[in-house]
Amino acid sequence: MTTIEDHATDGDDRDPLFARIPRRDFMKAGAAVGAVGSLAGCTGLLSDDGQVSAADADASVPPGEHDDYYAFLSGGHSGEIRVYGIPSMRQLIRIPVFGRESARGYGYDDRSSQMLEDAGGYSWGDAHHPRVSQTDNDYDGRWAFVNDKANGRMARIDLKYFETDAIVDVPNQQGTHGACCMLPDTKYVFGVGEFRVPMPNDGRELDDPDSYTSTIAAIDPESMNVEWEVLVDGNMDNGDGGKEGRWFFATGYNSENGVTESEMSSSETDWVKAFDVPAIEEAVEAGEYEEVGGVPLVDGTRDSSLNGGDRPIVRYIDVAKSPHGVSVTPDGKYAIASGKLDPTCSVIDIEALAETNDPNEAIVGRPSLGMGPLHTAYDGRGHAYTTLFIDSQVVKWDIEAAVEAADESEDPVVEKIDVHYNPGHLIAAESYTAEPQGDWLVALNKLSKDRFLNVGPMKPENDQLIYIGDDDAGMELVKDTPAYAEPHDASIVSADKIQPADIYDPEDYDEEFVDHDDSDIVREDGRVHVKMYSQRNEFGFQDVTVQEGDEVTFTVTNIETTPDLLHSLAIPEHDVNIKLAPQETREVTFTADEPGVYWMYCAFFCSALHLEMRSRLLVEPAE
Ligand code: RUQ
Ligand code: CUA
Repeated sequence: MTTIEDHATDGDDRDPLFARIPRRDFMKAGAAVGAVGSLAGCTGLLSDDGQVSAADADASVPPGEHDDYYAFLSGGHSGEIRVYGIPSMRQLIRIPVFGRESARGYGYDDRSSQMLEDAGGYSWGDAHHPRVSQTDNDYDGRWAFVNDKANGRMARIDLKYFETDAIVDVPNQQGTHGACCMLPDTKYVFGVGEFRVPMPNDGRELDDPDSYTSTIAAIDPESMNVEWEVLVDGNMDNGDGGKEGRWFFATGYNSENGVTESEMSSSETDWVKAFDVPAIEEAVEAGEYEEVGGVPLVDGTRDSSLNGGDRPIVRYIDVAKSPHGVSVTPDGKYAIASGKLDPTCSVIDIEALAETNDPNEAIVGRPSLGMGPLHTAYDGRGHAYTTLFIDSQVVKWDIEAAVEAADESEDPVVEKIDVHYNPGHLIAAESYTAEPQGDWLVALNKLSKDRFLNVGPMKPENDQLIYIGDDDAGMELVKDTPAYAEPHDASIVSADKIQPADIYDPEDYDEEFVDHDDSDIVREDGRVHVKMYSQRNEFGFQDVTVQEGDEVTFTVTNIETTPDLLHSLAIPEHDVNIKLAPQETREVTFTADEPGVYWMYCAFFCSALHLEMRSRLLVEPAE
């Protein structure tokens, strides 16, 4: 059995088994083996020759140790983001985005409920593509963005607090699907409109599908203002930005402008659209747009005059029917679009695109990969990894070999690994940056079938961890992780690139910080404003008395400075539930419409006297 002593050494006499583990502290790896080794008899991590696989050992992340990466995974129609540690695959936290969530009080306090209200007031969203902001093609740890395919919105998550701080309802878009940052410096966040609708969609025209359109929206990441949109022919689907600040790519299906499935799949080809962003900005600058829904809408359809000259704003590249994912290689050379209904991927040479008048000439490779290619990730060593939805596999292939072969040859395929089952997206560590880490890959599988205990008809999805750090040994499946419906895309970011706060900084919010001296109850014309602090084990007032029918606002600050010491304000039968992290202030407004005694309590178990941390709300009957 491998023991900690065998490996917890330093210097050149590294066990070759561990020399291949990238960017993980060697002592940590040794310790991991110690922990795993002692358990290996019952966990089955030992291989036949009694060795612990490097990937298994490294992926274990023993109790008390931290992961190397944060992964931000979308939660699909749960409307949230989940944060995993990689490689442990432990779920660290959930970030509600498009729906209320009671553990965080998200959508219960005035600020967050107003934000959801201002963004359309919907109770859910369909979050697909979490992308983390970058500076100079590397993660800067400021924000994550995610789309809402259900209601045409884009949300921003502040990574200082790991919470949603802005949502924009994108005008003229129904079904914002693709989402991604304009690189290298996140100048815009792009929302890719999927569902074609009449423009404007106000009922004056319903049944003329030829006139329906969809747009891409360029959103300013600071203000979350939609700066401009471009309308195009056909649907759009996924998107990704080039690394050089010029091109943005979107796949699309339904170039037929159809409504039914058979109409949408009648032609042989569809497009990848390449948006020339500086050319679009020039058109906006020159006033060559129509204002629709309060946004400059630039005409990027094929017949548009803006596409007539020698610098078209949108290039339509023919690819096999219904492409799905598109992602730009880390070196910025190629945009790779997955065939979905076609077994190939199309490799688009980005530099060639700028040089040719026939955008189809920019397609320099079309490797045949397998059935149902959906999305592609990168290891930074020249390999692409593509999910094969129908084959239930991840295929690793060589990008330059595909370009050399040019045609639909299978030569570029290096290796395939089975996943369980029907993978949608996959993501490799820092795959969306210029320098992927090349060690871990997660396949986000749509079905888990029999991989977990049966929990009834709705099975979990399966996020599978695959070690890709050893080209000689090949891909290694390391972990199955059940996931609640339904992860689509993800971003994996080195842990040291994100610096979340431990406690709130009152400068970061508008609510008034309420300390002991600020406690106050102000009454005015049927309105009552209660300002109170909270700390172990009390609220600022033992009793608060109001009149039946009063509109009551509580402004509550958790004045603790100890990290991890949360309080909350919960008021039974009033649907009041606000979370208060250390130094955080939140407000909540409600109507006291039933006379009686209500125990205001703290729902976080904050101390041995947590249960005693409660005060009375006394609602007097109206005269
Ligand atoms: S796209 S797998 Cu939004 Cu493929 Cu989900
Ligand atoms: Cu504060 Cu429990």
